[in-house]
Amino acid sequence: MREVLDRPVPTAAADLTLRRGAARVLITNWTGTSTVPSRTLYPHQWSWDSAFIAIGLRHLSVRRAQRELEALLAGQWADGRIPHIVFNPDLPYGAYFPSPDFWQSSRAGRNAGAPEAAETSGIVQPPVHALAAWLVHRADTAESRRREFLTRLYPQLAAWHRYLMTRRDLAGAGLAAVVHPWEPGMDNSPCWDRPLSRITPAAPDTFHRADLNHGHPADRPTDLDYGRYVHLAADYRSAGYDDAVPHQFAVEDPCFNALLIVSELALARIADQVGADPGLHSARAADLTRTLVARLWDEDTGLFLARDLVDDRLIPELSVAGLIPLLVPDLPEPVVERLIQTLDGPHFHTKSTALVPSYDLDGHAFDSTRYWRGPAWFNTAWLIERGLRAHGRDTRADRLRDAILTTAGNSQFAEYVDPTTGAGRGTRNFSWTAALTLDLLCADDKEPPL
Ligand code: 9WN
Repeated sequence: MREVLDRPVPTAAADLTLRRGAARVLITNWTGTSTVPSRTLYPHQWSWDSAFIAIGLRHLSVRRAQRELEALLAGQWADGRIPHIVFNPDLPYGAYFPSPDFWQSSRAGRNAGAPEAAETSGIVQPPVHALAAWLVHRADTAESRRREFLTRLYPQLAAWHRYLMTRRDLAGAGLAAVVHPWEPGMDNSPCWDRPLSRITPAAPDTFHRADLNHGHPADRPTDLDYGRYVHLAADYRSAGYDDAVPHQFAVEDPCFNALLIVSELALARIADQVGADPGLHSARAADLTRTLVARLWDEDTGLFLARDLVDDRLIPELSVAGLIPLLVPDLPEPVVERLIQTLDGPHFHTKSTALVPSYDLDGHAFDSTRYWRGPAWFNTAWLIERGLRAHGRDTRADRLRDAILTTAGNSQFAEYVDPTTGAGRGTRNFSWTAALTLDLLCADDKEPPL
């Protein structure tokens, strides 16, 4: 415990209470090797959760933040993919669905290079890891060098990005594609309704949802959505998790690719530290930025949209994912300006909470409580806050920061909240909510985002 408490603390009393609450969540959710997103609903290690968690943990214990990322990377496949879940072998299969016996990674994923020693899922999540590794390094560069943290992680992170830029460039156009709605991390976003409508759902009696043991059905995806998730994952498994086979669901997502750009820039910084070539990564970030704007920017709506690769059309649904490219430092200024107008316009502006809904407040599918169909999430708010600062909009960023901190504290670090009332939804004591709260409390606002 001592390592957790030996970092400096901010002084204001309210901040101190919030910081203590957030630290308590992260300490409780630490398993000894990594952090679970939630002790009840998500009892294993998740990929992008661990990256966000490491960003917060670095303010409590740099060593623990390093171990968080190292534990995740122990589940990396030889083809470079970082799986979206690394399973805890000590838990029974019933603790979460889909469990290791569904994914069968060490057997079905053998040809794709799944590890023998760990059971994992076979799909991925957004690439926040290089950004997290860089921020963890920067929190204590001496400790990082002593443990050769970046030297050990660089080849793994480079292989991860290579996987996304080659095997996942399904359109051959220079962006990474996702092949399952769990991959962009926003599982039941209305953006996926059209691509998912082509998928025949698995029969309800062929699987058992564990999430409803802990989550309220009104907060979670429907059974119909789950049936489709199961069908798609089972097909991918049957193909040996081979990306070269045709995919029924294939989408280029703006949040996923924006995070890849920022992580490429972080990887350039990391390469520079370990004596590798930073130019490769900065050139890739520049190419990705141009391609992101060319393929996913929609001038009419003032937002980035997802592209459905099955019919090669943009999906006309307004999601918070389309605001996340604000993080990209070299985004053309007119695009930045337009994105901020959209953020503050009728589709995303909530007077009551100042948080950012996951989906268009005026959209036909808006639902203020159901998961990614309206609720405001803390990771997306943190990313937008960082993006506003990256483009010098500090006053606007301060407003969002205050809203995040107030709501995180009032909601017991909820997984997500109703964006119109701020009422907590989903599970509580959720790790990334606590971690990103800590980051906002402890990181220097003036520190460059990268
Ligand atoms: C499926 C763990 C994960 C997050 C995702 C969030 C949710 C899982 C689920 O929980 O997804 O991966 O069972 O619903 O959508 O973003 O990483 O917190």
